[in-house]
Amino acid sequence: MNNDLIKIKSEAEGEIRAAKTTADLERVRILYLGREQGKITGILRALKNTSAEERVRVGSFANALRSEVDRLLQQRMAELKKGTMGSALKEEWIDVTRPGARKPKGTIHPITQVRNNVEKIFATMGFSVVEGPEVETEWYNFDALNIPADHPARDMWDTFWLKQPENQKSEILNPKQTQNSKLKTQKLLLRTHTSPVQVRYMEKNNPPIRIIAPGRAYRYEATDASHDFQFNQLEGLMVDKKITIANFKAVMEEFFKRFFSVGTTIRLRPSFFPFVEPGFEIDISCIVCAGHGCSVCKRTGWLELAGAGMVHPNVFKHAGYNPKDVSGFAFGMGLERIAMMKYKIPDIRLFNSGDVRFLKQF
Ligand code: FA5
Repeated sequence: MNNDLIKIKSEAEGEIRAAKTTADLERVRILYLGREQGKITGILRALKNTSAEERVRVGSFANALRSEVDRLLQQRMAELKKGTMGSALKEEWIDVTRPGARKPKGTIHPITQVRNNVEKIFATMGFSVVEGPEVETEWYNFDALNIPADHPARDMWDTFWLKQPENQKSEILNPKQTQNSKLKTQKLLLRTHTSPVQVRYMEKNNPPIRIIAPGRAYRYEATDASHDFQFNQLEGLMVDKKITIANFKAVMEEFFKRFFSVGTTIRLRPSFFPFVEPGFEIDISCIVCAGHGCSVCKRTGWLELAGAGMVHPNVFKHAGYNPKDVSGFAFGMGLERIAMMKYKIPDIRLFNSGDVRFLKQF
């Protein structure tokens, strides 16, 4: 009987070690410890037919063997479970070389694209890009541009005035103005056009000047298909000894030819801006409706793209130049307007609508 037990022990140990899956192991458990036909269970059951002495001797060995086999089964089960986890990992492994899920990609806003394009064209004509503040003083936005407080032209630019705490007012004095004017403090506003940059730049630089100044402008006015309360302008300024309207026309024609790259008709209309003399409005035949009339061009067939003119002597004076020594032209162009023409956009309000269906097209 003892020999049988020793043989069973080594068989069980071998089979437990050889079990590759938990199902294999369960079969081994049933083979040795199963209630009905387990080999060790069978030996223990058979003890009742043996002598008391034999029962004690074999019984203790068989019981020890049962415990040992049980322990080995549990140990192997733990090993197999660990292994199963390993294989689960194998099944669910991550392929780090697999291309990721495609994330929707943003595009550059059409106005930024237009601005970049415009800057490139003017750069090839020798213009540099400068910037000015969007929160501007009354002086630079109006007075320095020959628009004094009581001048009716101020009505042309409905203005977002900014509230200023009393204790900050003294910080925005304009040295030139405080010397000459009764006004001791400067009211702040959101600039209504980019023209203040002309004076700011001329104060710090001497001619010859060839600059463009793109940026936002704000007007406190109702919106429609071609007007927004916040829009982008591109200021242009060229100053030297003998700059004429012919230079202005040549620069503008070259710009529009390159920007639209299709044949466009441009017209210069006499107009009034206090900071130029003479002044013009630059219109383009409406590309959206081919000049037939639509909501963008207010049924006129023409869309106003820019104001322009020859820099007024008073502006030169305010910037510290002698108007007898220099001459120059300036213009202020609506970037949304030229974008609308180029891409046939029927409503200016789409630019700031945040509508992805619109933005995706650029
Ligand atoms: C001015 O703002 C002048 N500073 C332009 C100028 C510069 C004249 C230098 C002479 C010399 P105006 O208000 O016309 O002018 O605006 C210029 C351009 O800005 C317009 O032709 C138009 O293209 C654009 N613009 C004006 N108002 C709006 C608006 N509410 N929404 C969108 N674009 C506008």
